[in-house]
Amino acid sequence: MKKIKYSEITPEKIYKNRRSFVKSLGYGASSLALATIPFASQSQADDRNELTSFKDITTYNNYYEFGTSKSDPYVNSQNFKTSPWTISIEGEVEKPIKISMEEITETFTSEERIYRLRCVEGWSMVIPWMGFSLSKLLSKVNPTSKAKYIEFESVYDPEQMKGQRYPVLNWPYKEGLRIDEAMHPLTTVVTGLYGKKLPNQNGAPLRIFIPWKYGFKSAKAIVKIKFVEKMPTSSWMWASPREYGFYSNVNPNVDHPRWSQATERIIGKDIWVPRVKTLMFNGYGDEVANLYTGMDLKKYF
Ligand SMILES: Nc1nc2c(c(=O)[nH]1)N[C@H]1C(S)=C(S)[C@@H](COP(=O)(O)O)O[C@H]1N2
Ligand SMILES: [Mo]
Repeated sequence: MKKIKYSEITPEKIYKNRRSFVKSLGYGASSLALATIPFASQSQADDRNELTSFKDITTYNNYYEFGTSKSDPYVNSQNFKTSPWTISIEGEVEKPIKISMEEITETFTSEERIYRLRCVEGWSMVIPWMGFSLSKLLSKVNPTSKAKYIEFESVYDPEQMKGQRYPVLNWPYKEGLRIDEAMHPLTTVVTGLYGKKLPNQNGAPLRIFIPWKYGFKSAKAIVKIKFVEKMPTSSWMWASPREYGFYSNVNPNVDHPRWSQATERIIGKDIWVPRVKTLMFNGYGDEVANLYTGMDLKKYF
């Protein structure tokens, strides 16, 4: 078969041409049942699994460093300088390292990973990311016995990021994961999307993506990865601990204090297309539920 370039065809065509698609979304066995389930659910499942267009993925963004409205990141990040770029891996490790973006791209092969992004605001997209498991990058260091969590830090550069001139969040943007969450194969270092290098507004040169958690856990433009003993306080926990917990697993049964999390709007669909049901762990429960065995997910939201 002729190799097709992403730029030549629409996402919808890619979707129809690729049989591996549903599988890579993490629906494995359940997708086999698609053909036999009633029409209503069939169409919901189809809506939920369709790739979001390149245009929507790159013009409808949350990236407060470049402004708080959805089009701001696209408009304001085009001249952001992403090279040279170095990431420091430090904290509770035997020997901290600094690794350049060049070394990262030479050492680790990025593969296509199609995952759904569910924003805590109640919308979702399906994005063909390019990336590799964070565990591979983390294996460059040996954590000490004290290490329990990992803190991710985005770049601080108010000269280039005008959003950082205002105290919208406590800059730099920080996020955190438990080490076992960070080591999970679905936790991805993202270097691109739609087969291209990562656009600035999506977190270039490198961001993380955690498919089963709300989008805000997936910090962009990362410069520091720190192994720590205590649970880190993320920027969103700092801003509003009542609304944003450390775990922030996608959970339709735990509402945000100001709105329901039961359903989501699919970006790119016409306004009359109904919202779809939000899935526990964003649909990745088969893979990740065991990380939370015995935990009260209402308490640890
Ligand atoms: N540094 C940084 N990372 C961030 C954000 C941000 O404002 N700053 N927004 C988060 C939120 S709320 C979401 S939903 C996703 C959006 O990613 P996307 O714009 O690539 O779709 O990025 C997350 N990562
Ligand atoms: Mo978000």
